[in-house]
Amino acid sequence: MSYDNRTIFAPITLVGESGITVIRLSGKESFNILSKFFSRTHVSFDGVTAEDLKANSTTHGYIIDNNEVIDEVVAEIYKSPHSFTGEDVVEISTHGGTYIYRKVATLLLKHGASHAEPGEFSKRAYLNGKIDLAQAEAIADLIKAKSDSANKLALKQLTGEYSTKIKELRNELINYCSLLELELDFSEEDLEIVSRETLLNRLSNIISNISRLTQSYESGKLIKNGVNLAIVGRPNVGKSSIFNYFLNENRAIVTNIPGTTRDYLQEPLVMDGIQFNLIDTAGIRKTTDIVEQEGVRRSMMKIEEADIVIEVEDLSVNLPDATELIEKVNKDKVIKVYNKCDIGISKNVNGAIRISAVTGENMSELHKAITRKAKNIIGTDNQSEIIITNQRHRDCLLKSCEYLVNAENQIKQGGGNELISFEIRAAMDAVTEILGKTANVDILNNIFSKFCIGK
Ligand SMILES: Nc1nc2c(ncn2[C@@H]2O[C@H](COP(=O)(O)OP(=O)(O)O)[C@@H](O)[C@H]2O)c(=O)[nH]1
Ligand SMILES: [Mg+2]
Repeated sequence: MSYDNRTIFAPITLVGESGITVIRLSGKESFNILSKFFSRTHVSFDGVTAEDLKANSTTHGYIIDNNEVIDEVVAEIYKSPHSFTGEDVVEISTHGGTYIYRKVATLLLKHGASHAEPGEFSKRAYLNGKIDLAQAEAIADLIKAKSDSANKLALKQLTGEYSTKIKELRNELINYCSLLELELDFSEEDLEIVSRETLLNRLSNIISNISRLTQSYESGKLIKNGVNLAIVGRPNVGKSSIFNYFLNENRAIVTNIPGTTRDYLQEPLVMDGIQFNLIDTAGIRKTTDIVEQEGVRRSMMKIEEADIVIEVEDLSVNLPDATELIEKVNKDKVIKVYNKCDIGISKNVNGAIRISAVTGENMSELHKAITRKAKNIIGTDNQSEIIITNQRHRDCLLKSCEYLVNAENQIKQGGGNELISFEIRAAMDAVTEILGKTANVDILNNIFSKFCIGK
């Protein structure tokens, strides 16, 4: 990938009314550009040079434009290669506020710096070998993490624990390729450095390790993107009241008129360190109202997408349960509750939870049932286990597995070393792609363009 030589800048904190805004400048001209408008005294422009700046790690001073002081700031100097991007970097901490940011940005542009694109700092860090691609992706995940478990997974990937595991896998494959290729050099002597039986055993071991990693994506996806938790049932049973109870706010409209919720609502919710996407749906019933019909269709769609479904029944009326309305739903993902137990009839609820979204009775039981089920679905409590959270990584591993199976078949059919080692090498390239070493420009652009500005 071509490396562009622009010196780039972007705010790396939110710009707005705040204590400070930090603006990062990265590239060959960083110190030169700063010296054009940064002064250590505010009385007059003190003519600080790029050399002077380099000597200090943190310098207090002023932004001065045309003899006018714009702000009092602190400039942090990071000399290449000891910076996030690996380039010469200056981080200017100005006071917060859009006016100051605009003034400084104008000065930076005037003196030859360019706006950084989304993810451009991380891209440069990757291109300069400061981080691998999996670590760059982890930065984006870390910023987006909303729960304890998502945070932990992203950190594991960022600190390199995950990359180390991938490198071990790659090294093992390199090893086998080398041995097979070494044998080729001695082919006239008919030497077998690694027995075909051992090789088959090792390959099958590696394949099962990779398969385990690939399967962990199902857990990883739930941890990273959240568990979809849909509240469903007939109209007026209290779905929106339960939704509001968990969010601790009056997010959904609650009335005693059946059919109030027309469209589904979705809000993030963290319980016991797990992220959920809580979904309130329109009550399911036969209706001639076109808008409500569409609402019911959307409810059914959300039920299908849900990882956990809370089926809500109403104890205050005598209606058949909604179970028949959601009969296609896998029973394992359903938690059944009987709501309005504060005013409801006494009814045998067959092990289901009796709750009241109004008084809060037994809502903690429902909370526990939800997190228990979520933990079951996510299926891992093992902190030391490596979990895949990224579809790109899963695809690379699946590709790698295919090549390894080909290699196994070649061995079984008595194929030559070249053919076996070709397949293992291809498998190794697929694994290496996770770390980015073999990723092409389109893949890189696609990954970094999803980052935010300033990252
Ligand atoms: N007494 C009582 N009323 C409830 C309870 N939950 C909901 N309601 C009432 O039932 C009506 C319908 O509630 P809503 O949440 O809009 O139901 P939805 O149509 O299923 O979303 C409203 O008047 C609520 O105040 C409850 O636990 N106890
Ligand atoms: Mg509702």
